Amino acid sequence: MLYAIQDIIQGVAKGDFLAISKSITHLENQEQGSAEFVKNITPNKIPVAGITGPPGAGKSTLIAGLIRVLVDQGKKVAVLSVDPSSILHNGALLGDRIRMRDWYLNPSVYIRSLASRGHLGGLIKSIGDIVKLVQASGFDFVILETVGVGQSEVQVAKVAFPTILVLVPEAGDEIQMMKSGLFEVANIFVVNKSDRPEAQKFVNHLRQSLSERVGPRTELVQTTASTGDGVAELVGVINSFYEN
Ligand SMILES: Nc1nc2c(ncn2[C@@H]2O[C@H](COP(=O)(O)OP(=O)(O)OP(=O)(O)O)[C@@H](O)[C@H]2O)c(=O)[nH]1
Ligand SMILES: [Mg+2]
Repeated sequence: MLYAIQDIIQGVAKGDFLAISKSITHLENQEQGSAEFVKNITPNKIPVAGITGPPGAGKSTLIAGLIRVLVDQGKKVAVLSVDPSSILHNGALLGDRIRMRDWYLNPSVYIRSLASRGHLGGLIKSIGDIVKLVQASGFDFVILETVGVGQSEVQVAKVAFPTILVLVPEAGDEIQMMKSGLFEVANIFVVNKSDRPEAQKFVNHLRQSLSERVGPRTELVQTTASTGDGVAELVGVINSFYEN
């Protein structure tokens, strides 16, 4: 058993996707020896961008766009998707699979879904360790996606930096966000679907709310994920959180 773990650690360090998958499963299941396993990991200081937001905001489209920009820059990217429903074959995820299809066989892109299995806090417990492992696996950039808006998203946000809240210009949405804990912890506010006519009004309103927010630095970026507009700018803003 120990020998196998040693093998896996070596594979992980070399960026071997199979070894990475095996070790993530090990951590996800909180198997015996997990704690010891994590101790041997030295994470690299790379961006771990958390992406969250309401259903249909365009998170998956945006992530596909981010992957495109990063791969074009020669970066190796890991995408971890936290699915609170734990139903891995539902329509939404299948849709994501199709959207992400271009990237599944790309050697620069590693994509992994993590189901929460309905154990309250079960996944959340190991997500920090899983991210730490991925940070040590030869990637340049990690994207951590959570589906929906709720308490688990706020907890996942603590593992990621910067945390990106994807919003759409729809009446009422912003007020809803302000009530959620995410509004307080997000670092980057993305207004996606900026091709919509009501986008500018929404942006102005959000900018006003952010100027009144007390707390750490926030940025606002407008995107149209479906065309790729603003996505390269978003990468730049994410990276800027790691410059100093
Ligand atoms: N007009 C417009 N449509 C967009 C834009 N970005 C995404 N969409 C569309 O919005 C819909 C939802 O996009 P997804 O990327 O699946 O959104 P999501 O946030 O991943 O949704 P869930 O996974 O269900 O939470 C799709 O039909 C997209 O094509 C955009 O910038 N403008
Ligand atoms: Mg999605």
